[in-house]
Amino acid sequence: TLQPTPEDKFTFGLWTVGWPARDPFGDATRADVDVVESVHRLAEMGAYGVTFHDDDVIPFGSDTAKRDEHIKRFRAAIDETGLVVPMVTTNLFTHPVFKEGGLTANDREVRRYAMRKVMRNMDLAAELGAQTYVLWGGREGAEVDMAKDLIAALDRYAEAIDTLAAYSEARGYGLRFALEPKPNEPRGDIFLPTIGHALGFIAKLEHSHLVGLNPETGHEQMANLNFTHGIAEAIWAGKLFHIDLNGQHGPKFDQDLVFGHGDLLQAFSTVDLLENGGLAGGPAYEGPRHFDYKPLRTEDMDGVWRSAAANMRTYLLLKERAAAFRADPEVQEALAAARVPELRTSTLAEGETFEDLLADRSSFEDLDVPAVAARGAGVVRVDQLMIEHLLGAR
Ligand code: 3MF
Ligand code: MG
Ligand code: MG
Ligand code: MG
Repeated sequence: TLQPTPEDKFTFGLWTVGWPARDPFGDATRADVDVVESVHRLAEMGAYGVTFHDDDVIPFGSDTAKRDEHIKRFRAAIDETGLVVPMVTTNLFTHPVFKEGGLTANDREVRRYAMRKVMRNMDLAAELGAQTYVLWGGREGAEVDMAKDLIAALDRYAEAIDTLAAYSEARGYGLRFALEPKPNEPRGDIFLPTIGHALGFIAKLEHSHLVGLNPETGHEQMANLNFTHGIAEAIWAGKLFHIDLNGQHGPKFDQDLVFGHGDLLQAFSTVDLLENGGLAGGPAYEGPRHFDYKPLRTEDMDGVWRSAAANMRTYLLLKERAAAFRADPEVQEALAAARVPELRTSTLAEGETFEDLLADRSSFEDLDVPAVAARGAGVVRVDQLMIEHLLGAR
């Protein structure tokens, strides 16, 4: 069915539907949206949960009494609707204090303040039952290479994340941290620009077991990378802790389109990997299907809610198409002919050593290399079957 239900685990950042569509060249085209209304609307549409930056729910600079009031209103909306809050994050990018960085700012006072802002919101995240804490370092970067000690910046980044992980453990919050790579925007260059860079960084952390990734479709595609390949490596490394789904048309500014409204073929392979890419043929990822998109600046509020629904419906359509693709006997035959299932057979047989491989003349000395080279790989047939299923032609 194409009607979303909480079992589909669709979640939305409150900053998505709440975006008033101010951009670097133009004023807001819509009014601010009350988070209480967003929670109710999303619940009516069949979403499972919402996520937020501290400042999405509690305007920056609110005093303690005001802060408590904002949290109380939000909590009431969550309780009324039954939505969950599986992930929370911090805004370390909007306020001018973060203009030169947050956790990696040159100015140590800014770094200490940024840490405190994250810790304060981790307390709230734990109270609301979140399991994942996302860190997108939008201002962690530089425009001028020599105005930043690039190696020290990575030391400070690691110090910050290890300290936050230690804090979560000491308080018994049990949070897992998900770093969100992005190559640029708003900084000219952002640290940990891609999934691969972030995986290399995580391996060096003291608390690396608590730290994984929150990859975003458009962020990898801004770097001209294949998002499906990227999340496959994150899954392989056991590090796909969360995901930001959206759409992007290749390397340009961060478009944050509705999921599937950018590179549709890649969205198809993304959904197929998430839903059918596990070793047993089931899902390769069980967490929330989180949308981080921006309703087009051209839209009024009707268009905003339509775009929210479009993310979920497009995902479900692709899931349905992927299931039909996998179930089609001709696809199965084409995949077998292309030897796709053969890749799950280990290259050495069980117990076989490199000595045995060296002794196996059929693998080298007696192999008819020209004959093997002459075999077609059968890939185009798979490609066309993908297209036909995607277009609903089969
Ligand atoms: C920016 C983003 C961010 C992050 C968010 C944490 C505002 O390009 O993608 O959204 O996703 O800060 O999840
Ligand atoms: Mg984006
Ligand atoms: Mg983004
Ligand atoms: Mg994002």
